[in-house]
Amino acid sequence: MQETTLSYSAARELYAGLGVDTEQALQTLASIPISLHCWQGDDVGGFEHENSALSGGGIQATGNYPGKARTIDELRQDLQTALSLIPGRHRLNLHACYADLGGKKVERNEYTVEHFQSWIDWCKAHGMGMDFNPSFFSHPLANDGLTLSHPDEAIRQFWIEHGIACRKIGAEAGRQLGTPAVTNIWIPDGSKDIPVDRKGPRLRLEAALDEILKEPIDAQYNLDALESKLFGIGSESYVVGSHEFYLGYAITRQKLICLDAGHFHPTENVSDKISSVLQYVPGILLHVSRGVRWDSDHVVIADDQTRAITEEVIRGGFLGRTHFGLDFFDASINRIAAWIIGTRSLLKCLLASLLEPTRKLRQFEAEGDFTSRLALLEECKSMPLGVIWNEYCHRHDVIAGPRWMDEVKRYEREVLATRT
Ligand code: RNT
Ligand code: ZN
Repeated sequence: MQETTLSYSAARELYAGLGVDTEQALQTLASIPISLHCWQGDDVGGFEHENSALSGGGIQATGNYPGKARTIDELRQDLQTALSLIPGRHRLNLHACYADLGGKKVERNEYTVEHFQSWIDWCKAHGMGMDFNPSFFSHPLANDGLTLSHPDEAIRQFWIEHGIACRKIGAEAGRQLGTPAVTNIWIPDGSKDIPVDRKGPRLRLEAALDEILKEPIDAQYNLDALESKLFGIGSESYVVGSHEFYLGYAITRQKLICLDAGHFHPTENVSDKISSVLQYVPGILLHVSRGVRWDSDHVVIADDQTRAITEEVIRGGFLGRTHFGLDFFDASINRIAAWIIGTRSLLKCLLASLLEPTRKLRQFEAEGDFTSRLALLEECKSMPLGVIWNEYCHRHDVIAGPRWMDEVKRYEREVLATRT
């Protein structure tokens, strides 16, 4: 402990030399919640009925690492374990297919807050806010690969009702927890092969969204977000809710746009979109993810792309309008470790961005001194970020270095191994 304190003060001096206040950075970092997605814990299965599993929707969890959560209680226990190894106060991002139905059969268009009250209570007990998502997949009425844009009016209506129900649930969670829920709409709608009618489904989607979002809800309870996508498995040729579609929709309706890091062409970066879309929409939801060659939803790591995203948010002063959520699902490694790795990596990127000598860099830029700008940007990469990170973990009573993995291994032996 003594040693850490000493090296922290030395590192603090180094940063101060660049005009960076590490105390300020640590304080700001503590104010940024990350929304942990429930679906990493059970491979996007949910608990609506026995043997719920991800089906359709064009997304895919691969791997069969033992110990996946089979019940709501197990998922909560896993989440709690993950949270105990992540510094700071965070949020829960829940999908509607994780409803607590108590063994009853309830249609998704009939979901009410009662089916999520135990989750809200759980969040409250853990001092967490909650975010929410209607589930437009893993359901017989989504088997055509179409939901809100389905040509069949009855099917469309079912999904519209689900969307309406979910906004109400989000708002009630937001009211009870004293922090607005971001309720994010993502639909898988699209087609495998080249469609002839690209217009019809988009017109239907627009009308359906207008129906879902018709009732105004106080922004202190619920914020609506819309998530676009480029392609999915089985929707390679056409996705109804494309980026252009939702960007136009979000701007004209003043809704949040959700930018998922895996939902663009591989050489396109979400980071560059942030300052553009925030000129026109009230806020953004980030689905921080890692696509490897495609929208593969690998566990987030502290890579250049993630770092570029956090830099843009910090540099632009966009923290107040940005909601950080994670979106990955890897079933090939310990699922609890996956949550921890992804969240800690995102937090490290945020910390690195908060420790950037932005004022100095901006000054170089304004003076046209691009040589000094590049030189300093590169020097920043060998600043003692790890020391500041360790200090942050200590202050939040969380294991700092790689030893957190010992705890996960212990949990794996004592708890996960019994799930056969
Ligand atoms: C799918 C979207 C969406 C889902 C979750 C489960 O491509 O990224 O956000 O991953 O809603
Ligand atoms: Zn996503």
